[in-house]
Amino acid sequence: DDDLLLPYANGHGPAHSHRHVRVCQPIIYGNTTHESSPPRHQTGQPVAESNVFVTNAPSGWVYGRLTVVHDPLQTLSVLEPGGPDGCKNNRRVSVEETAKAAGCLYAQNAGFFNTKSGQCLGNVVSNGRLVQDSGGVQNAQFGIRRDGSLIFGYLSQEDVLDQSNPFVQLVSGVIWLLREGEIYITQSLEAECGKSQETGNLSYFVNVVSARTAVGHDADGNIILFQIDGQTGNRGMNLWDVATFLKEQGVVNAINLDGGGSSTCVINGSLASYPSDHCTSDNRWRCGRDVSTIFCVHQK
Ligand code: NDG
Repeated sequence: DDDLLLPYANGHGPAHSHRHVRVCQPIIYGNTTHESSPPRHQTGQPVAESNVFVTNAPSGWVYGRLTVVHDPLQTLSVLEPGGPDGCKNNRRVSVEETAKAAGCLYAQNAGFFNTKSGQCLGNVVSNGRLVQDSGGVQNAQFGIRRDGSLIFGYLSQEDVLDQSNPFVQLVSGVIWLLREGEIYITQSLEAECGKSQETGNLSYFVNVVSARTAVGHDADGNIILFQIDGQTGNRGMNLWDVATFLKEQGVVNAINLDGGGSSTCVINGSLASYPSDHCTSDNRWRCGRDVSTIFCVHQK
């Protein structure tokens, strides 16, 4: 199946076979198209630690938040918009509302969506339920398998549907920012599908400053959630800035998630970021956007 190009997945771009991914990547990675960090059960620690930072990024000062999740298998979930069946119903719901209903201690937006139809894009596994399988769409993925291993990178449809150690959480991003501690953006630009996002073409999307959301892991097996404020074209970080920042924080693998007006963080049900979208009800204020899937950090 050397050059097998699978049919368009989910109406948002060509999906490639495993083999196709391998031919485009540097030989040092061998045949693997994703990285797996082994399960590490951490006991006696708080569920998460969330800290704000202010950093002088190349295009100006940026405010953001870094959240360390110690036992992601037990305390980190991907939730559909508004709860179960939100994707099937093409729902778009604010992070505040989805997080409040689920009692999340900490939440941030996650997967991309079609801004016209509301359709959730990519793979979604939420608390052990396969919500949708993109058919192998070629974008950066983050998932947690049943044994607690953390997966970052490109997944074939067979990987997604594997039943020996199935995914319990899975979400699709756009651009694999860090692979084994090194910036992986140039390779991502070659490999990934630009149709999963709507902020220009893939190269503009990577290079424009904006609000951003990302997920990674450190060398101890903690999940690192990242959210910064910004405004597309004016404030924030481009994806090189994000990858550099995460690398400096000791992040090993990381993928970029939905950003721009979707970039939102919520703590105990209250908005804790400064979103770039103006409120539709009153243009003076900024409002969290109605988005697709979210990450929810919760008690065990
Ligand atoms: C945000 C994204 C855009 C995406 C949309 C819906 C950025 C900079 O949300 O790409 O299509 O998911 O991440 N913008 O506007």
